[in-house]
Amino acid sequence: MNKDKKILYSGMQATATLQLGNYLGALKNWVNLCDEYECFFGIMDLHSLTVRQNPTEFRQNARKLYALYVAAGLDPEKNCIYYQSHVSGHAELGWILDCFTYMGELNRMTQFKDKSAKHADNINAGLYTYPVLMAADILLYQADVVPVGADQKQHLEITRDIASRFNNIYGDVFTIPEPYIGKTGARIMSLQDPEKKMSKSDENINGTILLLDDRDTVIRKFKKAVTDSDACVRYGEDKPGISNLMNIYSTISKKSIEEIEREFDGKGYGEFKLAVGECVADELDPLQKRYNELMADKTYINNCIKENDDKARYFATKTLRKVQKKVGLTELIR
Ligand code: ATP
Ligand code: LTN
Repeated sequence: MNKDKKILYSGMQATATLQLGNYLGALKNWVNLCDEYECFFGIMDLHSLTVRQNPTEFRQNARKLYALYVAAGLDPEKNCIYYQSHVSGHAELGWILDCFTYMGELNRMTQFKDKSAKHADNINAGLYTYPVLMAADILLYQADVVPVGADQKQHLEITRDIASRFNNIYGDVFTIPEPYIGKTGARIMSLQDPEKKMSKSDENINGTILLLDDRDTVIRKFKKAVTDSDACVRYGEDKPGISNLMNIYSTISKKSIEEIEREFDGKGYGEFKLAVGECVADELDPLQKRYNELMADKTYINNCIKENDDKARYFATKTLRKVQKKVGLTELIR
């Protein structure tokens, strides 16, 4: 542990294979921030239980997510990449923080409203207290910064509120975390409905680019992307489809929006869509190769999981013991 470095914490639910929005809004930023921070990345499997899971597929998805993190460029020998469910402190701190969170605050969470509309037959208490478990994840590691996509901003705000409330009563126990939301890529929209965020659970598969889609599929989906009839590659609120494609292209190629407008001045949408598709496919190609290698080498990932679980447990327990003492729970007698 490098004491001079600030702490970064983030994670994703272990539900299904990742989509381009997860990558550009979160994962790619994590990779870029790794050298600057001491990093913890969780496979958020407890959060995934808020939606009913098939146990066998769920276990495989968690493993695939671990391999995708590593394939995308997170080094498990330098960063602590671990399973949330392997560190019991998350659930324990989650319970304590539940007692410091108001129902009024949780009622305002837009993700809860969206997810309960989507899963109307299973509006469980876990879905409701989801943001408190997320606060526990972040606060356990005393994180300074939490890189996420724009849709998670509200969850970061409630985390900060819970932490400040606790600190006001018990002194400086928790670091108050800052969200890190990238300038581009923070909100990638569906290729079929640019008013809606790209999501892995979208029914229309043509709207979502999966990180494991092959080159032809990626290019085909971009060719089919919904645009407008103006035929001019220009960024603007009146052109959500083209603006979304420009945003994707800009995030990967690092070209500014103005440069892209110049590059495609006088050229048609067909040429532009093909360029975006190729640029995304080129970006995903090395990631997919590495992913396949990692999935074939069970021992390497198993060793990484074991070591990093231990490391995460060590840091989490330190904060948890402090919190237990502060609230007056009786210490263990040894
Ligand atoms: P679901 O389909 O279940 O809602 P999701 O695909 O939206 O899932 P999450 O697991 O909720 O993905 O999010 C993981 C991370 O990816 C979060 O940091 C989130 O902000 C980011 N993210 C998800 N979708 C997008 C998107 N379309 N654009 C930018 N960032 C995104
Ligand atoms: N809710 C997050 C996943 C998540 C998370 C976290 C992200 C759970 N705990 C802690 C950052 C920090 C999502 O991406 N849907």
